[in-house]
Amino acid sequence: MPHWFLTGAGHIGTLAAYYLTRAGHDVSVLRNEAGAAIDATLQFASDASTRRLTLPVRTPSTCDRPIEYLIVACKTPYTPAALTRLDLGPNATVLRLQNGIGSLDGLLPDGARLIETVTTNAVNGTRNVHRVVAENQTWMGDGNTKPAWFDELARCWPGLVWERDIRTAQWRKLVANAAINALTALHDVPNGALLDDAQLYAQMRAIVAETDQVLAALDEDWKASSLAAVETVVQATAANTSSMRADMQHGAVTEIDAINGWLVEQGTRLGLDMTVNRTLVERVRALAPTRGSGE
Ligand code: KPL
Repeated sequence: MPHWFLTGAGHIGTLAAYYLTRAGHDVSVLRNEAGAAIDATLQFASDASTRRLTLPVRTPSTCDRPIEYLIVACKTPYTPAALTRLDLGPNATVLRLQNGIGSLDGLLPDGARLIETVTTNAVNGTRNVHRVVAENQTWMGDGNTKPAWFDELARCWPGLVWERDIRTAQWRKLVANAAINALTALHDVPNGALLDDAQLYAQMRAIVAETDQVLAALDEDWKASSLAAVETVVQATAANTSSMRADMQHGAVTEIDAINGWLVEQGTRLGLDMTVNRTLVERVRALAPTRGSGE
């Protein structure tokens, strides 16, 4: 069974570690500084159960060398710092469980297998207490056939499916994050305000339209307007604080570069007018740090 090394034992990373251990995999947390094992508590809203999970902590000098199985679940700006000192095997399997796109560009060995994961699970809580509010759908894929360990994992991970067309799942999540996160962060409002306030709704529509244009230029199969889908996400998460709003409230680094920043980069390269997303990026960058080590 794989022994996974996890960078980023936040809510989503810890929940993934829990499902993996249930499927018989080993999971250790990777940190640059040595420390005691992490005792995590997971509280599941679905059946009001509580589970404890102990995850050993390893540093780049005390983990398996080279690493064959890596989960990247840290916030996107922390990715380069988390990976710099790692000795990744030339054919390592890397599971990316992050918002946005492109955070691992140029950081993996050529032969690595990068499996993208898109999840609609909702988890909140405090540092080591993770409240699993909703176990929805999670898609994993890399355009190839599923790995040997996948079916057993899917039995232990509710809603997990292998998705051959992972790009479309990534685009869907990216549009929602692009339209919701920065706006709710800048205006310090819960997600539902984007439907309740006419001005915010107009801004959200403009972001969705510009984002759809970029995605249609990148992917000939991306034809539809995403507005209805984004509205559904806003409705389903109306009372939620988006991850970027939470980051801004805590003065933490945001993921703006991997979400709207990535779109601006792509759109500009394609010669598109990216005024709406560019303005958002500039406003968020002016108010929140964009870099950090994460530890
Ligand atoms: O994924 C999210 C986030 O906050 O990062 C959304 C979908 C916007 C829900 O809040």
